[in-house]
Amino acid sequence: MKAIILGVAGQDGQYLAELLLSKGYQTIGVARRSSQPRNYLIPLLHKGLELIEGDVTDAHCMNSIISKYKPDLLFNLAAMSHVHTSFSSPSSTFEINTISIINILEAIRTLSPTTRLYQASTSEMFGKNFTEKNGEKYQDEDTALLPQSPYGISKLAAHQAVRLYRESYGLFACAGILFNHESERRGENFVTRKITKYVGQLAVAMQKEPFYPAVGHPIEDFPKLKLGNLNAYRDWSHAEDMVTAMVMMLEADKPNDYVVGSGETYSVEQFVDAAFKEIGLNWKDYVEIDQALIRPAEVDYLRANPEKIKRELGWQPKLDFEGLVKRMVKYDTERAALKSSLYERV
Ligand code: GDR
Repeated sequence: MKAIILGVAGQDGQYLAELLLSKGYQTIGVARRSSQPRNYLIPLLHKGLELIEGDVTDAHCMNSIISKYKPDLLFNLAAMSHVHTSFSSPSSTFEINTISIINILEAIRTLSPTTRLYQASTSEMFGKNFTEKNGEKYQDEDTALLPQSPYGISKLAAHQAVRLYRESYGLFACAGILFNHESERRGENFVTRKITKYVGQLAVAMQKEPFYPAVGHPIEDFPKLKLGNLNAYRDWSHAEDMVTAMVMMLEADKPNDYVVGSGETYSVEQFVDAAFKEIGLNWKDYVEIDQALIRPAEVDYLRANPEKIKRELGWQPKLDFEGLVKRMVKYDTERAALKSSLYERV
């Protein structure tokens, strides 16, 4: 069985490639050309990943990849995924997130109609909406979609295209409405990783008083962590749990859309607090609010109701919020320590 991952170089692409290879799939990863070497993909190449260059915004490129491989499974994880950036780059966000899925759907429809497609949809499509029932607030597959950013709108258009092609042409096309998912491989400009990277550096800096060379600041003058809105609530999971859900969707008997998340919600402030507590410090002594990081519009409350995927596909997450924070802080502390010792050796 053959699987293609569009956007293999991202956090989810890497975990998904590991999972597919461990399940015995011939796995082809597609990434955009980059002038920087992607050394972090080397372990995946050793495990058997075939890496090729490709761009989802180019219809010719999608046609030639899909007609050449005719994959059993195709995962579209390629995206402009930073919500705040989408406010300053709305047009390119649409090109990357929306035009791309039309290219992919058309290529499958005309060249490889038995290919099963996974589309990375998002809880950002809910925007400010939630369902309120029996005293609980959550989002599920029936909650109305009202996005609050160019990113959310671009993903909603893509989500609707997947539904339309499934219903009109009978394609096996699924969308996973994934809530926030984080990990040690999360990009450093997303809030969780930004926090745990800072906390890791701070932990090492404290052990190396009075000067921490890898950051270049004395501990008493350690720069503050600048954050935006701390009052937003998010449903945070580990990315490994999420890629398991993606594969379950494409290995199912019939195509469907599913909400995927932990079912719990914590504010950004609670994440900051939990991360600083891991190293025994009070976040209030280190965090500063930067107005430039506040978004023109915000999504205030996200909490998944993942009952449908649990019931129909048997999905269960393995790591909870506390475990996620611990794992990320531990990783970033070890990374900062390693960086610091390398620096001291030269
Ligand atoms: P989000 O993730 O927008 O939920 O989208 P992000 O980590 O960027 O923001 C989460 C919340 O934290 C607030 N925030 C900050 N965010 C960032 N990035 N940087 C900061 O300094 C900061 N300070 C506070 C934000 O305002 C927001 O409320 C993620 C992405 O992975 C999407 O691609 C994905 O679709 C959704 O999750 C599900």
